[in-house]
Amino acid sequence: MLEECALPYRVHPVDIGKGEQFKPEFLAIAPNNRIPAIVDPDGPDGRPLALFESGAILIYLSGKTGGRFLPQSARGKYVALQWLMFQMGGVGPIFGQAHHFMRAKKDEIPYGTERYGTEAKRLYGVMDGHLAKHEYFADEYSIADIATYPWVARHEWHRVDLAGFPHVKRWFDAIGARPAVVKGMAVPRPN
Ligand SMILES: N[C@@H](CCC(=O)N[C@@H](CS)C(=O)NCC(=O)O)C(=O)O
Repeated sequence: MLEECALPYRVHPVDIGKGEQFKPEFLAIAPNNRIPAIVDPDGPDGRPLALFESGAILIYLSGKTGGRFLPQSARGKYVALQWLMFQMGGVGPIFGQAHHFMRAKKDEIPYGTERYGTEAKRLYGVMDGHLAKHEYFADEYSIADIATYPWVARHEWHRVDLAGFPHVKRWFDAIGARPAVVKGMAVPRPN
């Protein structure tokens, strides 16, 4: 989103594998000990604003840039927000749990991989059905696509073959070709 909006930013990697999300200086910004979080030194009232939760961050950055990547029409805006919430409540948590069980260093727990693997595939089915009829989640490229792309980019981690979801694959390839997305995805991060 920062690349799409051409906003200047500085990256502060937080290695969650090493527990850096529990450092007091990070918790002061993000008390739920999760990435991502931002600090805008130039908040709405001119004072610094710290925000966590990627959906809130995306809505904030859209507002900061005069509504970029959120459709102008009321209908388009609420459809985009609907799919953004679908990511926040479905895609993110379920794919995250799938990664936990499928990439766990400990012995694999079949119930966990089965439960979250099946649910991840169900969510791909929902996305595929929608993207069969729409180019993007809303009627134009929006923060709903921006939020969902990085999770779909980890489809191998949650053991999903995009060949089974051709409309997601078409959407994924189109978004992955956007110069801002290429730059954003190349931001250094821990493995
Ligand atoms: N709903 C949150 C989810 C963020 C999230 O799950 N972050 C994970 C990495 S993908 C994290 O920081 N986990 C560290 C932890 O739980 O300690 C958002 O969209 O910002």
